[in-house]
Amino acid sequence: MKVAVVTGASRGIGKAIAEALADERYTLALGARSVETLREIAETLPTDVFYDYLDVSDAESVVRFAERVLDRFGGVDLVVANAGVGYFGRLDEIQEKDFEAMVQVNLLGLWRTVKAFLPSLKRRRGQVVAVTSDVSARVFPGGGAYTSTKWGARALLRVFQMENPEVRFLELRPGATDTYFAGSKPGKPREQGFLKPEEIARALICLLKLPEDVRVEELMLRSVYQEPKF
Ligand code: NJP
Repeated sequence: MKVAVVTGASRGIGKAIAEALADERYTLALGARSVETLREIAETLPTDVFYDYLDVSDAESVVRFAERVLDRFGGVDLVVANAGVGYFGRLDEIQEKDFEAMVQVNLLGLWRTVKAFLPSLKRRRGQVVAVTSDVSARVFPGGGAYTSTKWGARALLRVFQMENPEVRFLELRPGATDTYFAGSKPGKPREQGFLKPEEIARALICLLKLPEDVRVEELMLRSVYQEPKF
């Protein structure tokens, strides 16, 4: 039974990935700040689930979460670093606190999460999946602060990969997805260009079934209704 950690598992893409992994009989460790929601999700899953409070913008919270997960399961095979936030606005208008929150969650939060589980992942020759974005390698007006944290996350992952060849690092780059992201609400029509989080989870499950000596380094997926910008 493989053990998978999912951060930001309380809704959206993280929740869909947790559900898909549970269907594949992974044992799960779920983290987010909304612990009550995690409890409700855990009750619906057909597998052994540990859940706990996790704020990836707080270094101590990440260390504590990792300690509890490792105490409970003895090690992990897969870490899905998915927690992320988005605030948008021109660079001369975006609030410093919003930019800082994105650096804390999208960039430092990813670094802290991977770092906390890295020794165990190395021992088990495990995998990291970091959910970045289709904009981790392009830019657009109004997205300067968000994209810079996702470009940074992409750079972090690549260096983690070079420094730790025992672990496989996958950058998962979703396009627009029908979640609560950036103050949105699920339920948008497909024709508006949004993927469903379950579709991202399905794609990930396919990749996880490849042989262990295959390293998929990047997956970008978007709705056919989203303009293909590069
Ligand atoms: O967003 P949403 P998505 N510590 O808001 C958690 C990327 N992405 O599923 O803590 C720990 O529905 C939060 O939990 P809670 C995006 O950048 C998206 O769309 O309880 N967890 C919740 O579970 C992000 O990296 C789109 O509030 C924290 C989850 O994160 C990933 O996809 C497009 C946290 C967010 O759920 C998942 O986002 C794209 C913290 N400090 C990339 N702060 C898109 N949706 O269009 C938040 O290119 N969370």
